[in-house]
Amino acid sequence: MGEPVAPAPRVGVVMGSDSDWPTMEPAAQALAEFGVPYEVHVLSAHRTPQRMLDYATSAVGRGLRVLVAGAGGAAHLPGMLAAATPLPVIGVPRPLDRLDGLDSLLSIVQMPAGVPVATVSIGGGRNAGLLAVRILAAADPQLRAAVQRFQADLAETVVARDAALRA
Ligand code: RP5
Repeated sequence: MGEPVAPAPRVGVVMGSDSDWPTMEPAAQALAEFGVPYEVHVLSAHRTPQRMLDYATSAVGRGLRVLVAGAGGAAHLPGMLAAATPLPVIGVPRPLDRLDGLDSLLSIVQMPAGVPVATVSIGGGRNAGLLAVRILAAADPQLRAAVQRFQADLAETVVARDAALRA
């Protein structure tokens, strides 16, 4: 018997620098929680532009269905990926020291008409991962059921905390 074959990644979690990983790791964790195969890469729109374009243009052919892209400062990675691939791109603004991520947020969210990026909150890596799961779940009843279970658990947690306040 050979080695088990790993499922092909369906989500690409990418970031402009390895220093973005603490912001992006929660996205990867969310995908792992739902059993969604993903890959992680560092691609810089400014420092490795050709590599970034090669990644974007080959993504569909490699089986990817959603890209989650994080960057900070002049955060052009999500937008440039969205320009070069037909896949949905979710942008994650990373907070840097100087402007607390407002620069990253505005760089990612202010896309020109015709080139959409679904932007989550500053540091919103987990929601980006969860949104990628929902996008895949739209055409996957099993995954959609898992999202519904997740939502029910979330509601239960809130109700339990509410009750604990008065216990
Ligand atoms: C951006 O510059 C990266 O996405 C990162 O958020 C920021 C700083 O990168 P490093 O100087 O830490 O590599 O392109």
